Amino acid sequence: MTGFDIIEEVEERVILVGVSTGEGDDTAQSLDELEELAKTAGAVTVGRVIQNREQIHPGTYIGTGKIAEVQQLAYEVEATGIICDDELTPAQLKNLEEELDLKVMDRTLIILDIFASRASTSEGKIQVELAQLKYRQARLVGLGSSLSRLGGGIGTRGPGEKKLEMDRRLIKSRIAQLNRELDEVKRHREVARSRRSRKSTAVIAIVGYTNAGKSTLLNTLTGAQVLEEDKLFATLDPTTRILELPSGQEILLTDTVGFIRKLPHHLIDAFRSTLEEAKYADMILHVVDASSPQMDQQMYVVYDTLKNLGVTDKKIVTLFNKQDKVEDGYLPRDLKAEKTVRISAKWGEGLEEVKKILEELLNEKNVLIERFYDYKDAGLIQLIRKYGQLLEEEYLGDGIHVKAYVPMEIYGTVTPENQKMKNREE
Ligand SMILES: Nc1nc2c(ncn2[C@@H]2O[C@H](COP(=O)(O)OP(=O)(O)OP(=O)(O)O)[C@@H](O)[C@H]2O)c(=O)[nH]1
Ligand SMILES: [Mg+2]
Repeated sequence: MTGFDIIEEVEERVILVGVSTGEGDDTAQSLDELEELAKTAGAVTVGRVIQNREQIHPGTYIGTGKIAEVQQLAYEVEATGIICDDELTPAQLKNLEEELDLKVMDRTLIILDIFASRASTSEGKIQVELAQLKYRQARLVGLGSSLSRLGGGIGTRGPGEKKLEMDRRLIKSRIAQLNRELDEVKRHREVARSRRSRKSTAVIAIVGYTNAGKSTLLNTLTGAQVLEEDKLFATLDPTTRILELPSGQEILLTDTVGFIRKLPHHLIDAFRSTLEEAKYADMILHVVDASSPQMDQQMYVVYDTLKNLGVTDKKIVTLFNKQDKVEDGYLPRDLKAEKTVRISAKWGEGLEEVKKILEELLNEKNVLIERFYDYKDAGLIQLIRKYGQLLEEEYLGDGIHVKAYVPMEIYGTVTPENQKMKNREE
C-alpha cells in the first residue's frame, strides 16, 4: 500500500479557516503551513477565511456571521470540506458539521492523516493508530448517526481507518492492546540504547522543524538513503547511521520525525519514544531552514518542543541550512547553541566545518592521555582509535607511545593501574 494510491482516490476541495486572536499573531503564516499540510494529505485548497476574534468561539470555533460567510464561499468555490487551523473540541466539531453540512476537519486530523500514510515500521504504525484512536475516542462521546463521517480525514486512511465505526468499548480495548505493544517496542529500544551507551559511541540526534533538511543532512554526511522530499513529515521513523569524523572517531547520527507548530498532543504522547531520541543523545544538531521567512518561529517551536520533551541540558549545534537559497551577508543567530554553522546540506557546503565542530565539542568531555603501551596491549590502542581520538602514535623499541582523547567511559579500561606510565589529564 502506498500513500500515493490513496491520495489519488478522492479530491477533497477545502477551505482553510483560522482565528486571529490579536495584533501580530501569525495566523496567515499558520494557514500557509496548513495549506502545505493539506496538500501533503492530498487536498486542494480552494479558499481561506480568517476571523479576527478575541478568542476562539467555544461552541463553534468561529462566530455565526463567519459561519455564514464560509457557507457562501463553499458554495461559490464548490468546496467539499473545511479545515480549521486549531484542534477542535468534540462539541465544536459536531456543531460546525451541523451548521455547515460540510466535512469538518482540523489541523490535528490532517497531521494524523499524513503520519498514517507515512508510517512504515511496525512501531510507527502502532504509534499512529494509537494517536488516531485517541483522537477519535474523544469525539465519539455522545454521538450516534453522524459517527461515520465524524473524525474522518482526507480520503480517510491509515492503520486506524477501518476501525472508524468501532464502538467505544472496542476502541478502549484496542488502545490498551496497542499500549502493550508499544511498551514492548519501547523495551527493545531501551535495550538497544543501553547497548549503544555501553559501547560509549557518541550519539548525535538531528532535530528540526519539518522540511528543514534533516534527512538531506544525514544522507549527505553518511550516504544514508533516507527519503528526502519537499513535503512535510517525509520522515517518521528514526534512522541511525555511523559518521566518521576527520580524526577517524566514529559517532552515531540519528535522523527522526520533524517538529511543527501545534503538534497534536496525542501524537506527542504516542510518538514520545521516537521523539525522545534527542533525550538520549550526547549532543543535538539543530537543522534550520534559513531560507524560510518563518525561520524564527520555527526555531522557537523546536526549542519549545524540546523543552516539553524534557530535553534542556544538551549541547546544541545549530545549522542554518539552505544557504544556497539565502541572500549573502545575512547572519542569523541562535543564542541557545554552542556553535552555529551556515551550510547547504543538499550541496555539501559547510559540512567539513560541522564535523570539525562536532569533534571539538565531543572531546570537551574527553580526557587527554599520554602514555606508553606494551606491544601486548595494542588492543587498547584499537579501543582508543574506535571510541576516542588518537592524536599521536609512535612505535618505539619497547612499546607504543600514544597521545589521545578518550571518553570517560573507557578511560579506566585503557589506563590500567598496573602500567607504570606517565599519565596526564586535562
Ligand atoms: N535549496 C536547498 N534545498 C534543500 C537543502 N537541504 C534540503 N533541501 C530540500 O528541502 C526539502 C526537505 O528536505 P528533507 O531532508 O526531506 O527535510 P526533513 O527535515 O528531513 O523533513 P521531514 O522529514 O519532512 O521532517 C527537500 O526538498 C530537500 O531537497 C539545501 O541545502 N538547499
Ligand atoms: Mg526527513
